[in-house]
Amino acid sequence: LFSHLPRYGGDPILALMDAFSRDPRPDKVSLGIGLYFDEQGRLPVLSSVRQAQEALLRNGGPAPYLPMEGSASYRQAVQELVFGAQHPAVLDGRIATMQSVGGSGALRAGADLLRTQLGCTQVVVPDPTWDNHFALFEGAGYQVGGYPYYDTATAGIAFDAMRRFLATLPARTVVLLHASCHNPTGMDLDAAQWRELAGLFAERNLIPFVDMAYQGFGDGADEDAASIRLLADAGLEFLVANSFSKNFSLYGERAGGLSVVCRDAAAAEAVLGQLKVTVRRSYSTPPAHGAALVGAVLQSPELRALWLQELTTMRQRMRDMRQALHAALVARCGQAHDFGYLLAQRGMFSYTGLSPDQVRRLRERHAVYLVDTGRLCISGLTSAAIDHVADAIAAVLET
Ligand code: PLP
Ligand code: TYF
Repeated sequence: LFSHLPRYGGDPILALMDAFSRDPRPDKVSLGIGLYFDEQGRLPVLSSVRQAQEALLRNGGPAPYLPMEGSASYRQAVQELVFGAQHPAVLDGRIATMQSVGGSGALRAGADLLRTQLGCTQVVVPDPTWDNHFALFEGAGYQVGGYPYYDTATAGIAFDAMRRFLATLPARTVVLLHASCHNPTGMDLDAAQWRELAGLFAERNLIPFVDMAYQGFGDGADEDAASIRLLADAGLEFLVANSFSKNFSLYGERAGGLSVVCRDAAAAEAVLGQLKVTVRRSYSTPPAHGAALVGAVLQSPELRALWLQELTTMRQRMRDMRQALHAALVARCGQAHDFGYLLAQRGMFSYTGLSPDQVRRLRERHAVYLVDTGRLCISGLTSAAIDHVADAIAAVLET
């Protein structure tokens, strides 16, 4: 029955992580997969999350099914974190928010909703973007196209080309946007550009779908959601997928949310109903544990304050690593190369402009692992590794 099935090639980023763990060299450095590591190179367990976990264990109860749309208190906490507790759209009940299986599950549920309820079949994603965007939307039956985003020549955003391209799209095309900390380039749109896009989306009847996987890793939890709040202020109807994998260091718990901003509360209620249909058709009800942890942290004033502090520590560490790597490269290469991109880019990733061949030499000769596109995961750096990584990059740039 199954022997003719084609072999699955896997995900190149996950394959890189496997290759790294098999590499016996002691000075190896993993700058491939997008995970947040601490200064000791470990995945952190946040104190805020640990305290929520301990309280949960002390009160340990049974594990009933959650409702299809997830825990009500968690959904409210998600909405307030993403939009701000005082946002008129929140206060008016115009947002349908459901608990999702990570950010990925939110993207898929949103894609399913738009496909089944509005007949959408076309989505455009930034060029470049997270590879799974293709898989998730294709899996939901979409044709996935790219829009101009990153300009290799200037290491900046190709905003004019982006705007011109988006203006040619048919009404009801879904436009996938990264809220902040763009994966893989680290280059974000500024407020004026978001404002301009908001006008374009309204005029052309496009459907924005904002993906926020790194809230708090750029400039702060509120600051990184500013793009989303701006679209809501502009009166648009749109979707937001948010993930707690990175900012709570809860990757395997699969905690996220899907929010759909609607014209009024009645529309939001109808949307929530159809989201339940989507969930019922695929996994019935979401996993409880990760959402219980995130919900407990966000709802307790003390734990929330502690989490925000821990988020600041993570963000600051990534900035420190950007500056340290920048200084180390300038010290080695002088003005021969421009490393300013390290400081201009935001969040976990830097797009180095290194070629696939240079990336291969980094890996083979120096045990420094980057993604083939030249994406470098800043949070894989530690103070102890900076010199080795800078030596390695300087060496491959020279030859
Ligand atoms: N969106 C982007 C841009 C990402 O980089 C990721 C990373 O994993 C996700 C979504 C998915 O998040 P999750 O692991 O919560 O599914
Ligand atoms: O881009 C990254 O590295 C992260 C993590 O199939 C990731 O978003 C990578 C690949 C994948 C799932 C998550």
